Amino acid sequence: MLRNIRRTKGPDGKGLKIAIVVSRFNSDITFRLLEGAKSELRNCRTSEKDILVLEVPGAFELPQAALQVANCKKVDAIICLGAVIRGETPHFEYVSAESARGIMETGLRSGIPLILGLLTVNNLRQAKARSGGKRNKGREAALAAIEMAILYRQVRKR
Ligand code: INI
Repeated sequence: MLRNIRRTKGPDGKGLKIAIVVSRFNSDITFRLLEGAKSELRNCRTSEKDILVLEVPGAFELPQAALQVANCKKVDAIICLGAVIRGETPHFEYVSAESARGIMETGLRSGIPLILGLLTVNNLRQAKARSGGKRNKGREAALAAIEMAILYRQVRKR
């Protein structure tokens, strides 16, 4: 039986290999998420050389690129960063729903934790609020990636 595994202090990302797939669509926002994620990974002692950053055109392509990375089995977690801002068209619903669905599916199928760092917001003001300072969702995504990578390693060791 698995022992109860509890995290008692901040996650230690030393030695973990983390991929970040980031969308260029709404890049003013997504590159802020990227900076937040990289900064948090560094705070958690993940080495710069162990962080792989890949750009894709839009949120729709995030799970597709993430699947390619996952298939290589060389990283401990994959962070997907994007921003879908509601417009006049139903495109918002398709892009955000399919992107999120694809990210979850890739995570479940690949056995590698995939982290959803996808902003789905009504306007630019909300997007800015979630991509700056302490509320930067890229930071949250980085913490989730480290926590899940450690959890997977612990489970596999048993
Ligand atoms: N991609 C985004 O990342 N955010 C959006 O808000 C968005 N909107 O609104 O259309 C968007 N569309 C592009 C899409 O992700 C694909 O790149 C494109 O459809 C090509 O497959």
